[in-house]
Amino acid sequence: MTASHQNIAAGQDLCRATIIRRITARIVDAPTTRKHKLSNTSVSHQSYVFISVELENGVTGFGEGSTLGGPRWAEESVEAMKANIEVYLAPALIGQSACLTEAVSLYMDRAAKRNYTAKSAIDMALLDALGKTLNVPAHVLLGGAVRNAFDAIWALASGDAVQEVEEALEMIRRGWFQRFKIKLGFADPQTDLSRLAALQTALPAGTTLVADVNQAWSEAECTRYLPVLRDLGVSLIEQPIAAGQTAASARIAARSDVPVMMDESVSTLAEAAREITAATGSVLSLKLCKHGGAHNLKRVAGIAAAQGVQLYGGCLLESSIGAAGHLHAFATLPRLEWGTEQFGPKILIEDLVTEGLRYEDFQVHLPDGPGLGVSPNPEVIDKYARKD
Ligand code: MUC
Ligand code: MG
Repeated sequence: MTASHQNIAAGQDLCRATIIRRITARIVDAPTTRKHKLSNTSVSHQSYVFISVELENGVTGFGEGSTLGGPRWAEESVEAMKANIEVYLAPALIGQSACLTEAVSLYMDRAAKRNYTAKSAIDMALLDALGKTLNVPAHVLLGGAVRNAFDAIWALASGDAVQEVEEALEMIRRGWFQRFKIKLGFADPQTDLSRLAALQTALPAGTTLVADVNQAWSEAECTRYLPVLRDLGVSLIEQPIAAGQTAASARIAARSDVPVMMDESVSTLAEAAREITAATGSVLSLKLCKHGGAHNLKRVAGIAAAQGVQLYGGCLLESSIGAAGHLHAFATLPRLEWGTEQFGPKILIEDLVTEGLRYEDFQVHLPDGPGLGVSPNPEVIDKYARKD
């Protein structure tokens, strides 16, 4: 047998060994340390769809899909995800080989339109299972890491200025986070801006501050208040107006002295191309749940990078399972100018893994070990799993 025949045979063996035998989805409602408020929702627990995928070789991979307050931040809810996984996505994948990742993603697209969070949760579990099969970290399957630590960003979202200042100072004291994102848009702009002013006064000069309006303002409000955000030292303004208001968004971005970041407005590759061509922002927030998995996240990142748009590692309050999934994908991006949030594990009363991600020197660290490099804690998951 020639070397190339041996390679083909090894490939065929791997494909057989990684045939998908079973996919299960459970809803987990994990309590948070405090209320987390956004313009369109408020949560005191974080709901996930927790995925287990069993392969023919006996390896099990784990993944997680996150939402915020039901189908409010985006259109998917954990209840809808679980149903669509059980009825459409899982049956389309049983008997297919997990190592043929492009084919797997085509089968999922044929079985269900959009459903990006559900698809990303399965994709994450498959990456975990493949990595464990090959005894390599998941990032190796995505091109390999070019960084293994990321500047970490914490989100302040209780709506109580005094509590937010205390929380920010505590994060600095612990050495976990020194960059902050403040959620705006759930109160009137004046109230929001007074929270921001309190924070700006309390934090060390030059602290990176991101303001996320989660689509709450009109163009007129942006015209009036974005200059105030600039004067209060905000470094980045995230999704100030509704996704899809492309022309207004482009006008806002052109007028703003502070970079505008696209978040809810960019999920698909087509949306990335459209919004970037229209110049609705100069920074893009990447999230597995928006793009439908790690490969598509990298494609969206490529579209952005090709036009000089800077990249930001977003999150949706994932536990260390989903956060690790993000870090493996983000680790392979040639550029990630703004670092990453991935603060979810620290906002949960109990993380869903046996050993959580490491936060040190204001950075979150890429876990090593095969697959995602984190192990779900079955006791915690059983404790918070929704009982039907
Ligand atoms: C978002 O819109 O960025 C991430 C952090 C946070 O506080 O909300 C989420 C979603
Ligand atoms: Mg956002």
